[in-house]
Amino acid sequence: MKNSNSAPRKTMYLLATCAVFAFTGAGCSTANDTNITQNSQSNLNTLNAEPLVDASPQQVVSSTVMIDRIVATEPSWIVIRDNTNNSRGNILGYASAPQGESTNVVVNIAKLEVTPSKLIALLHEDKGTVGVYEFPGVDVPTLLDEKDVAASFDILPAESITNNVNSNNGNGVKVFTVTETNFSFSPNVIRVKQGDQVKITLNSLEGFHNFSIDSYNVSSNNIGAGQTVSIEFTADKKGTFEFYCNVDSHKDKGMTGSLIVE
Ligand SMILES: [Cu+2]
Repeated sequence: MKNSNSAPRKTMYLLATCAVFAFTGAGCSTANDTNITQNSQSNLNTLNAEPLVDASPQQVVSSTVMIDRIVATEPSWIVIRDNTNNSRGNILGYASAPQGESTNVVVNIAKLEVTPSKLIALLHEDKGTVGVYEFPGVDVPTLLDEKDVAASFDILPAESITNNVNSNNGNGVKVFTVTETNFSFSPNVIRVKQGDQVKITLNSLEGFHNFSIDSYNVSSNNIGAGQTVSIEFTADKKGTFEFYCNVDSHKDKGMTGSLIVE
């Protein structure tokens, strides 16, 4: 604990230190006291969790990128920068990363003449006014063991992307398998091209679910745990369309995803 005063940006360490002091009644003299009390109510165990960012190689779709997973131990930002040749370049976009775990976070990025071959997603603290991006300024990069919490990822040329197509049945049908649990879809983003015939096989691992896309008039039968059902449709409209489970209030519980038709 001897380093706690010399590394004020080492958020995890500071949180853990303060929390331990709070429990032992020793107090903690940083300005974070109030936040720490609130944080203890979070479903994220700040004493054990470490901040992290995960991102996969991908295509830029409609000037967005998707970050697979973010764990933030305090209100944070995910900041996207050019990382061509592994050297940090312009900031291209950012999005809020609330305290806790977020998955499949879509970040709008600047429209560019030439898309960089590599980007980096960096976690930044959301200090100052929460919800206001203040960088340069107080919203500095989050550090863990004095290193950035970041993921560098390749940007794939349009032709090389296969998305999460599991197979192509030879008749030009794009086939996806989507598993359903309480209360999420995996994957929860499906990318196809306009005109594709799309076949989605749903597989419920737990609970009673279906799969609906209102804009495409698609709605599968409801299935229970261990059952599968397939739906097929032609992706004839471009855009991003929500899919969801229309059983009970599963949609409100977060059982949604995106069909992206390019
Ligand atoms: Cu459901």
